Amino acid sequence: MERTLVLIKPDAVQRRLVGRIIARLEDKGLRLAGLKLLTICRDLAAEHYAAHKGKPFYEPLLKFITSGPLVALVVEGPAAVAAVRKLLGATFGAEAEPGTIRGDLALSNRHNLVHGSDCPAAAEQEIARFFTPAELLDYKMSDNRWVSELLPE
Ligand code: 3AN
Repeated sequence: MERTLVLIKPDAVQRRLVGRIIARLEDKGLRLAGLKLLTICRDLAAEHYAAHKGKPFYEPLLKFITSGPLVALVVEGPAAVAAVRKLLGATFGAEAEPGTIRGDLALSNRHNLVHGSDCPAAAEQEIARFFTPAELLDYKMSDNRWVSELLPE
């Protein structure tokens, strides 16, 4: 089963949107495998956003993402990486489709509430960056048969 990393960023924590965002992930049928509230340090942020180093928004992005607590979670399900990216919506809040988390709750480019891994290989790396194996729990959901034919009954 596929896992992906979701970050509920400091803007979402400040706006008290954490519960609503987690509810959207649960509503979709994804299983929570790991969950923590933490303030990340600059080194971790720089590693996470290494692809954007040198871009004009890089420094403000690091400042924002380290500015206060965020919620890191690992969710699991069939094709979880793509399913989560669709749920989050386009990167910039004003461009994201209504019905998506960003489309419904964000207008900003930088303060776009959530992060989701963009491919399975990135998901694996990002999960290892935020969670130890012992922090990821394996357990069965009782509604598997109704959520997806790909899940064990
Ligand atoms: P996504 O989070 O949808 O994968 P990326 O990887 O292109 O998008 O961007 C990472 C983060 O960098 C975004 N979530 C956003 O917070 C910030 N960001 C990207 N582009 C801009 C921009 N032009 N101005 C400000 N912040 C940006």
